[in-house]
Amino acid sequence: MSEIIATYLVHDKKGNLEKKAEGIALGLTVGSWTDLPQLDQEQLKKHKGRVVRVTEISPSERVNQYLGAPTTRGIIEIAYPNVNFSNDLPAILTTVFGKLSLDGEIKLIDLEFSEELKRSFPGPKFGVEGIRELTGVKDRPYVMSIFKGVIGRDLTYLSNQLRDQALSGVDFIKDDEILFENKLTPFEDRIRVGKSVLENVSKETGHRALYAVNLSGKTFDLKAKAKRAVELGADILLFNVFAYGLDVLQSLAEDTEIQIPIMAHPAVSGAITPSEFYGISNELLLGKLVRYAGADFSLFPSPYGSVALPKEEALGIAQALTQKDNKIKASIPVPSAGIHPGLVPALYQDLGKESVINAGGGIHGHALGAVGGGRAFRQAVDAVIKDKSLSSHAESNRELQLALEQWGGVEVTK
Ligand code: 1AE
Repeated sequence: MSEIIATYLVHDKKGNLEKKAEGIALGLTVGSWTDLPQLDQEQLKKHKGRVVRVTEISPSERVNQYLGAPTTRGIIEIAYPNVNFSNDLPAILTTVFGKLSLDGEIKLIDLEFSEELKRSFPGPKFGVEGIRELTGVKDRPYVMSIFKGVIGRDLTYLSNQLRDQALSGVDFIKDDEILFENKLTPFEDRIRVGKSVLENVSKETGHRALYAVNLSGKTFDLKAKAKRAVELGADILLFNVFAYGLDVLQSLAEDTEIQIPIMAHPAVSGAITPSEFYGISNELLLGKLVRYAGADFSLFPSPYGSVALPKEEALGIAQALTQKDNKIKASIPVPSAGIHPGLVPALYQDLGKESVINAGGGIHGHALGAVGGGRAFRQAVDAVIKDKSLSSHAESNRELQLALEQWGGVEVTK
């Protein structure tokens, strides 16, 4: 019998983790059990949740204080029969963490899908390898720049900002996730104008950056809008997946007429992941589930910068996005938020070349503007792949030198 195994971090003031685990396994499947006649028990057996493992972990004074009582903590694993749910993420999430998520003292850490269940999740269309093919860039981390300050500005402003970013040599340029449908820079015009600007820069320099346009609007209009974007020649779709839901991402990713990569933005995920007591782990939400739902790129806060994640969580997301799977392609990790060129060695040490280094303020805030900012990032990437220190590489690279003077640099020890 095929099952999905959910791993939870639980807190129990009654100190009985086994009982708690059994209560969850029953509560989320067949309800109370032992009071039922033998015949009913036999019939319901194939639907009953199964406690796989219960592991107590050391108590924490800080946790006891927060929860206001001595609390036993543990990791519990529960298997739910596939027969209980349809093969889609809304049904799976409701089965393993539906009303249980309201408990407030339980965190869903991981989900282990059976090979059979995985077949319902085709994952990214392009994945890391497809993106490498598309761009022709194989041997270094990518650099992505974010439009900034475009709300309330017109297409001329947007074109100029796009041109500067593209001239800097960044690989991808993404809309700010807060730029929606609007009269000054409508979605379709952004695609048309963006394409023309990027192709002109490509004629001048030989470098063609790819533009991720923000796919936004009402859920039921998204598919038609995405298909129109493809017709107009859009490069990539940016998508605020957690404002809509993972299943919406999956239906876009599965649509055979939407043959361009999708970039998942983490906006709103912070309402679900940050607590150590409840919610869903970053590794599961921004890593495994975003990948299974079909994002080619997944943005997440890096361990550095303005909105930082604990390092093990950021690395855990990257691992979940990229670890080998025979059926589901890898998504490319995009560490983000408050990144400047001085952080490139640390990001490269953490994530290696299969990553996209993403910055907004760290590009536009450069003393020489976006052209200088993007160049400084590309120079920092050149330094790390040549195994040089930033400071020595900066001696012959003015944009990097200026960035290091402005924001400092974090060299890493090997
Ligand atoms: C975690 C997403 C980061 C993002 O989308 C964004 O706009 C970052 O901007 P900066 O680099 O922090 O200015």
